Amino acid sequence: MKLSPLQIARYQYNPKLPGMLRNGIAEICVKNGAPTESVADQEKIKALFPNTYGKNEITFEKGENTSPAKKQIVGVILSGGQAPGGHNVVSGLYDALKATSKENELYGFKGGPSGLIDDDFIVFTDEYINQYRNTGGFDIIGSGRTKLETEEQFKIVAENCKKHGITAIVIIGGDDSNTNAAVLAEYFAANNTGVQVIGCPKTIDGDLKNEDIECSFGFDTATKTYSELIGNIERDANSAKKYWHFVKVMGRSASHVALECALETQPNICLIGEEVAAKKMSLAQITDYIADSVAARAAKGMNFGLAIIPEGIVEFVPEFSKLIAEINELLAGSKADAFNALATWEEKYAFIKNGLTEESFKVFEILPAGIQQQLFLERDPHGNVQVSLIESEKLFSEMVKKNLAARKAAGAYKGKFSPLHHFFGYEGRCAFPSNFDADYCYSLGYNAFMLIQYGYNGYLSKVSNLSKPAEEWIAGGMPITKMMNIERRHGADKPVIRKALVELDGAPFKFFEAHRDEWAVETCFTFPGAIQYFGPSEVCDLTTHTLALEKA
Ligand code: FBP
Repeated sequence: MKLSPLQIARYQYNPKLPGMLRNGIAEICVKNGAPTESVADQEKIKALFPNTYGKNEITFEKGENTSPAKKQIVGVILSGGQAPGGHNVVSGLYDALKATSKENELYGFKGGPSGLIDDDFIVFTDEYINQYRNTGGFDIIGSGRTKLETEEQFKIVAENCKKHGITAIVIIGGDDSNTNAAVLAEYFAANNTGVQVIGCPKTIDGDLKNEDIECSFGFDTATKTYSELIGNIERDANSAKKYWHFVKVMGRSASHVALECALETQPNICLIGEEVAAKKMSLAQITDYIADSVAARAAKGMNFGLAIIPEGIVEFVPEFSKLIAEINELLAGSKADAFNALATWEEKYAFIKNGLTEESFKVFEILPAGIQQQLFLERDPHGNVQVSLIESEKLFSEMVKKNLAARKAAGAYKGKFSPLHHFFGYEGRCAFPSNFDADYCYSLGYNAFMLIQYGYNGYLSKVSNLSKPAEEWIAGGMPITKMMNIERRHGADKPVIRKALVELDGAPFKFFEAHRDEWAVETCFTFPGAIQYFGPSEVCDLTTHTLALEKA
């Protein structure tokens, strides 16, 4: 592999650990905190997790390391979508494990959770790990989306662990993967396997956070990468003064990514799914809202602008989710074959009109033709519409175009509207981690090993106080069950980690809300530029606006 100069330079970067973990392995001791309760449904969660529920939160501090001497063979997996910093979690884990004893070993199970079932692994060496330090991506061992959730899978994993003498597994994943980590930990405890499970909070979406977990890793780098690109486009728009850019950004459900990018770049428009749902906004209302900004700017001679659209937006529009549910029903099972057998789009259109309620057909009717057809083309393996593939940036720009044409006909708008479309998602998931993510991830991995060494099971590696310099970060752990509640999933009550959506009374949204009217009409763009890896701390170690506002 040919190495870029930046990659060579990043190998030399020494990630910063929290102050309390900097004194060497021999001087890390545990400070016990209070016993925990789950965020809701305490009795039910307690009954489901009799062996791992209610344990104490802990923090590490400087003091004599009293953990028992024991050879550790640890397995690690990366689960779900890529997020910058994953390689540093693995290298932090490896370094703490080897610093404790050269005899310890780290197994990397390949391709995500399925690697644990298929027993497909590599044993890490210094040479192998060193190629991945401070780099983006998950290619060190790969990732996957297989869910580890059945008793049968757990049994196979337990057998594989026994075969290799594995003492602990570290699961690096999002809310679903960490939910499964808690269930696996409980299974291991109930069956006296002696294997521990530790989770690490990952996802660029930023929706795995709560009063304990201040942010998931990868959010910082991904949003900085998108914001750099958005800022560049804003500057281009402000130079050429002829295009309106519609930028969709990743974030499957929550709009944290869109909101953070808006705080960093001050675009004219940013839709927030959670607000759309709370206000029960219709497609027509959202379109009107964007068209108002286009028209107001045109009246000032500015026929250009930028709108950020979160990936998950359409599911938050009540009338659109109803339409999707009806389409899923309309094409369920063999009904899809009858639909696909129809020769022309006209025939298909008549079939759709017949099958939808009048209310949903009205919504369907106003959609641009391309989106209408997309709704019937893209199906997931269960036959459902793949909402994340809907080109919502095009949906809204085309609806705005129609809306402006009507305004023009009524003499209420005289501008020119030339939209361009972008989708930023994969561009940010494997970027070189920012210094923040490089430090945070290394600390999460290092800390995960300390939790293993002290015998904890069913805990999440927790590093907090993140808006302060790394020296002041606090390392510790908390039982995953603390973050759980019962939710209805696929027709059954399930214990899950609650997904964190954008809070409309939270400081990041409030800040955005207080400024967006001005941003909609004036040109207030800010240009964050590229992530800086070397240079002054005030430029290189910046956290996200979201974190800064939440902790202010
Ligand atoms: P995770 O929740 O697993 O971290 O993944 C998040 C995400 O990046 C979403 O933003 C996006 O919708 C999705 O993954 C894309 O998934 P895939 O990689 O399977 O295309």
